[in-house]
Amino acid sequence: MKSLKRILGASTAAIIGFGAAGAAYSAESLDDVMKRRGLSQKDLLAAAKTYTPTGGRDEFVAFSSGGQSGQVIVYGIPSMRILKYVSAFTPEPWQGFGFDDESKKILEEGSPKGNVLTWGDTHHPAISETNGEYDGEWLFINDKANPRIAVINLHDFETQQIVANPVFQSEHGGAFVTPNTDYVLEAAQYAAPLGGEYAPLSEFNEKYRGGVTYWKFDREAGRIDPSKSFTVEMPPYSQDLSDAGKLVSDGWSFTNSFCSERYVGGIESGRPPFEAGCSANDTDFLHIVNWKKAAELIAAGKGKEINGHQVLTMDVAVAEGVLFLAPEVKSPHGVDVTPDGKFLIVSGKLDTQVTVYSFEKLQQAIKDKKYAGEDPYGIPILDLESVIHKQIDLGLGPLHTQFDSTPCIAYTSLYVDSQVAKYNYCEGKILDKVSVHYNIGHLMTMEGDTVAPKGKYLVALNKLAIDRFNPVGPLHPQNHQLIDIGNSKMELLYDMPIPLGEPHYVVAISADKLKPLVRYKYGTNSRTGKRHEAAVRPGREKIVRTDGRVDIYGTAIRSHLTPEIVEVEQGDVVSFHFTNAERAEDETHGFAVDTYNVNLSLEPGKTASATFTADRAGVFPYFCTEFCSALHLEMQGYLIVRPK
Ligand code: CUK
Ligand code: CUA
Repeated sequence: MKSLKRILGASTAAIIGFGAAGAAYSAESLDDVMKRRGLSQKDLLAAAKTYTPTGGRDEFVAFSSGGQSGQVIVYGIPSMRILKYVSAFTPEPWQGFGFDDESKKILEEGSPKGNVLTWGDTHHPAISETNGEYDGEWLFINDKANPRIAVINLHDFETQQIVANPVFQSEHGGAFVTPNTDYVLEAAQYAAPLGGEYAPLSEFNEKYRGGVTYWKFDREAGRIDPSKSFTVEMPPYSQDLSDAGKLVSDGWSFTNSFCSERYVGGIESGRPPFEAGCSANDTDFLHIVNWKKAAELIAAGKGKEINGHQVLTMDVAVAEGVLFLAPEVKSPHGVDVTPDGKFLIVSGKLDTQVTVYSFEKLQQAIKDKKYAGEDPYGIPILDLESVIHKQIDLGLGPLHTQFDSTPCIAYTSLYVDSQVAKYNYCEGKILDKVSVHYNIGHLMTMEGDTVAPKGKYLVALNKLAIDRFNPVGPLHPQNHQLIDIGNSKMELLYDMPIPLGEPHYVVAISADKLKPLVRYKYGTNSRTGKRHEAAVRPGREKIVRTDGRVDIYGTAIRSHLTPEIVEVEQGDVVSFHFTNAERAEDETHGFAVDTYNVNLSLEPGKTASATFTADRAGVFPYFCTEFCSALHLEMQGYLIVRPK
C-alpha cells in the first residue's frame, strides 16, 4: 500500500502543523478522524480519489437515465455529485418543464393526439458523436414506456424535441447513435401490429412485428426529421438492445432479441407464462442490418408507408441484402461494438459466457452466403461457428459490456454474480473481478462506448441497494458505485444513492467537451433556441387586450416584475409572457400565480409564457419564486380577476 503521505501529497504531520500554526484547520489530526469515524487507510485512499474540494470541478460529466422519473440525472465523476435533473418526459416545476407554453408544446407534440403523456421511463442516453467520438452537442434518450425519443440540447440542458414512434407500441433498444449522429436508433421490444392496428393474438406470427427505427437527425436544425426517418421491419422476436457499428463496421447496426419462440403467454390457456415460454429455445437472434443500404432503398422509394412513416418491409430487406440473423446464446441482453468496430460482444442473461462476434467473419459469411438456414420469414440465419471470434466464460448473468482506453480490454456486468468482470476479449482471458452491491445492470466507463474510451473510472448501475444506505422505507434508492479502473486491479471507491427512478444506462463525457451557455441571448425561447416573439425590453412592457384575451408582455429584473398589476375579467384567457432582463450569471427569476398552477423558470435572457383561463374571480398575488436578491419577496404583483 502506498503511504498516506504520497496519497495526499502532504504528511499528516504537516496537516497537524497547520492547526498548530493557527490556520483555520481543525485541531484534529488525520489519525484522530480515522479513529473517530472508523476509517481504514483504504477508505482514505478512496476518499482522496473522489473527494472534490469546495469550488473544485469534476473531470467527467455523466448523463444517467432517470428511469420512471422520465428525467435525465447529470452528475460529476469522480465526485458523484448530482449537478442537475433534466426533464425529458415528465413535468418538473423547478425548470418550468410542462408548465410553460413552450415546453407544453413539446410534450403535446411528443404524445398521441389528445392524450398528453406525463411520464416516461428513460433507459438509454446517447451523446451525439462526430467520427465516433462524443462531441458534447446533443443528448438523446428513449422512453421505454411509450416509444419515444427526446432530444436535449447540451448548450442549455433543455429538452427541445420529443418524437413519438409512429409504428411501435413498445420499445427498448434506443437511443443509440451512428458515428456521425446521422441516425438515432430505436428498437422495438414487445411485438404488435406496426402502426397501432388491431390484430388478435391468434394472428401473432402473421401480423405482429418488431423492428428498428432509424431517426434521421438534422444537425443543422438540431432536430430529428421524422420525414426522413424510417423503420426496418423485423419478426416478432422481442427486439432488445442495439448498437451501431463504428469505423470498419460503420453503416451496420446490431439488435438483439430474446423471444425467438414468438411465445404468447397465457395462464388462461394453461400454457406457461412469458418468462418460461421465451426461454425454451437455446438460441435467440442477433439482427444484423445494413442501415446505409436501407436508407438508400428508402430514398429510392422502396419503402412502404405506415402511419405516414416509411417502413422497409422484411421481404424487401431480405431481397436486397439488408437484414440477416445470427444465433445468440440464451436470452441475450446487451450488444456492444468494440472501439475499433471489429467485434461485437453479446451477453446471454441465462448463460455464463459472452460471445464475441467478428465483424469481418460476419461480412465474409454474408458474402459467401454461409447460411445455417432461414427463419420462418425467409431471413438468412448465419452459421454461428463461422462468425464467432470467441466465447468467454465470465460468470453468471452477463448483461452489458464497456471498453477501456487499452485495446482489447472490456468490462462486463454479471447480474446474478453481482460482479464486474475485466477481461481481454482478443485473447479470451479473464483479468480481474470485483464485487458490487448488488445485482448490476448496465456499467459504464468514461466515453466507453465510443471509438476512443478514456478509461480511468467505471460506474456500476446496481439494481438493488439493500443495506448500503440509511433505510428510507421499502422503496430503496438505486446504487451507482464508482470503481477505479486506472490500475490492473479494479477498486471500489464510492456508493452514490440515486433517489429518482431506476437508472438503466449512463454515459460520461470529458467535462471540457461541454460548452454550456451562461445566459441566453436576450429574449430567447429556450425550447426552440430562437428569439421569442413575445420578448420585450425593459420600458416596453405592455398589456394587450383583444376580445376575451389578455396578453401581458413583462420583464423580470432585480427586484421587480413589470407590470405589477394586471386586471382581467373572469373567463378571460390570460397569457403572461415574461423575459428575464438580467445579464448577471445565475440570476434566475421564477414567476408563479397563486392557485392558478402557473409557474415559470426564467433564466437570464430567457422568455417564457404561461397561458390559462382566469375562470375564478378573486385576488391572486403573483411573485418571483427564486431567492434572487435581498428584495426577492418584494418581487411581486397582483392578478385581479373581476367577477362577471
Ligand atoms: S437495460 Cu433497459 S431493462 Cu439492461 Cu439497457 Cu435495464
Ligand atoms: Cu426574482 Cu426572486
